Amino acid sequence: MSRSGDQPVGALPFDVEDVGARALAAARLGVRGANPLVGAVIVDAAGRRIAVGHHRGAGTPHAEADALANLRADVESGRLDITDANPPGAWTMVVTLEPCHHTGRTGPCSHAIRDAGIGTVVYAVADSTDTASGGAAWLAAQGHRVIAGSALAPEWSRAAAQLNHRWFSARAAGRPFTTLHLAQTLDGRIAAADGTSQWITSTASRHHSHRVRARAEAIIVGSGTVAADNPRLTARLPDGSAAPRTPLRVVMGHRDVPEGAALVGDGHYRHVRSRDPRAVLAELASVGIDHAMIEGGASIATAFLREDLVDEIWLYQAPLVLGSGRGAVGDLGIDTLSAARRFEYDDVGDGALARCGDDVVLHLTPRAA
Ligand code: AOF
Ligand code: ZN
Repeated sequence: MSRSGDQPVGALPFDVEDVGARALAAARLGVRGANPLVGAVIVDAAGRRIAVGHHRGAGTPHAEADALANLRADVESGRLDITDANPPGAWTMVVTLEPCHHTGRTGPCSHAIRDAGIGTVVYAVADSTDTASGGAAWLAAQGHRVIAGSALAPEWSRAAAQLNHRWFSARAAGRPFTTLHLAQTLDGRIAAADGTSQWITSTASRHHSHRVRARAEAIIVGSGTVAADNPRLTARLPDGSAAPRTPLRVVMGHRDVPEGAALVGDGHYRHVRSRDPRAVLAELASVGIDHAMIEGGASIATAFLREDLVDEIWLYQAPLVLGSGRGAVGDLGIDTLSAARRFEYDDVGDGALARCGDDVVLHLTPRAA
């Protein structure tokens, strides 16, 4: 049985909103994708913050493990002096998500906390996934003091839920997290009237988008775009070499993929003969994909936006005007301003707004309802 949330909290030697805010700031250093953004702070018996950690994305250590590794490194190097009067049992880990209790790409944080002997855990929001949840109850059963942040520090808890709100809803729906890539002119065009589009954005923007692409497990592109542009859809590094991992290339739509199309090359592609974005995401989830990037063209971007299936946007805005040509996004069935789909600037990881060569790059997430 979980004893979380109903424990005496008077003895905590620090302000939870304050330390919680530090953990959230650490979480924002991560990158969005298959995993949530998570940050952790370890506080000692005197209320001193002795370690901070964050999660850098799927496949890398979780925030709790990162904080523990940073703590160990500081103790070993002599940067941090831990006396016998300051035992781990008197420490608290403040973490923005309930510690996981599963072995996924990494080991269970619940065990890491138990092994480190940290007495108290305060977490902002529960992990709602079937696979990873249960860390709070398990740690409480092991004799740790476990406190849910919702009662103790409601603002912190709400902010932590908000930070990952689209990740939570994607997980609840059983679909991959999605990233929409848009590269457009000032007037929102992705190709001129004659179809030419290479290149609207700068080399620097294209390098940036390759980095974003390399984080995804799949890249979705329309069958019309494959026929028109013959994209490779590999993730390349600035020197032109291939990134360590190339995402699965997914062609969506009814048109056949031409023989000899560039993305067919290494066989690491899949053709989903559907124009329904939910069906495409369901198929990707069924083969274990947790993070998909939506690359284009306009009809694909439109289909995902219309169904509210875009969890973040990377938008590359180049300083040129076409006045005609193909628009980045088509009709979403919105006919009045109050019905607009609204986004907000997302300051995690690479930041919300930056110059990239001659372009600006914006990072956005849907505004929570
Ligand atoms: C935590 N701390 O920092 C994160 C958690 O495949 P894995 O091993 O990366 O596990 C991914 C799942 O773990 C993810 O779906 C979510 O439920 C949880 N994420 N949990 O304790 C973290 N990122
Ligand atoms: Zn974990």
